[in-house]
Amino acid sequence: MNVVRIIPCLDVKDGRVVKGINFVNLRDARDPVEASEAYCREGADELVFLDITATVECRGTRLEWVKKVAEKVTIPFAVGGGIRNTEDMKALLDLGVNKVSVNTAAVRNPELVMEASRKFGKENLVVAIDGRKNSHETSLPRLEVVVKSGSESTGVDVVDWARRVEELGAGEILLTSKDADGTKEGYDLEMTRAVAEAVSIPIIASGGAGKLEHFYEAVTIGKATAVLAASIFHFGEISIRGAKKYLKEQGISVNI
Ligand code: 0VR
Repeated sequence: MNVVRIIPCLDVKDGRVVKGINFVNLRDARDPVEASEAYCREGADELVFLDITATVECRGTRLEWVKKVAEKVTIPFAVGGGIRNTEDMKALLDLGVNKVSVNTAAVRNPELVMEASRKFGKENLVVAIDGRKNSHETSLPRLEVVVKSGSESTGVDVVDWARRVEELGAGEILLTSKDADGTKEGYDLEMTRAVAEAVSIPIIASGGAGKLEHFYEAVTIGKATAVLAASIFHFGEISIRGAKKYLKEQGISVNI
């Protein structure tokens, strides 16, 4: 089994790391630069920085926040939120960002994935997919892609979209469950496994981590190759080292 990556996520709004539940009721958590430095010291394998209001506010990623963090991080650093085109991506990569993560803009214009993959290399391109579960009674897909910070229904099936972005050149998929986000009740294992079994590119499970077992489930049942968390790391309930130690004790390969 490949080494499983542990990835803290900084959801940033108005220059602060915030955290909510199901993408709403956002509360202040910590300073982005202080948090980034702390996660690097604690042994995080990668860092994700999400400018979560950029798309809703119809603007590009707030570069000054990214620049401050980019100057401090010593591990691979992915940035998403508000990326609309390859010019936005180049601006971030020029700041020293390692990977760009595109979500809404890719759903609106799937060719952007192919263009970005060809221009920057698939290893620098993450496609973020936010998914939600619909009841069987609706005509919507059971696992549906949502966009614009989870505020807009697309009617697109999550697994179909994951297959499509792989074909278009995505290097990996950041798969977030809007339903699980911030609940600490565990990852959406059904959705994560369905996507992981449909594509051959790495899947980062995201949304719902609340205890050590959730990381193990995401990798074994969900077949994720990396686990992302925000709530439990930001408020100090679980440490990066604690998560790695636990996974290693369960026989999962981690970078300790
Ligand atoms: P936890 O469940 O707290 O570990 O959160 C992991 C993940 O869901 C969040 O880091 C983040 O991806 C949630 N995303 C978005 C958002 C949060 C608020 C508003 C918008 C979005 O569009 O992804």
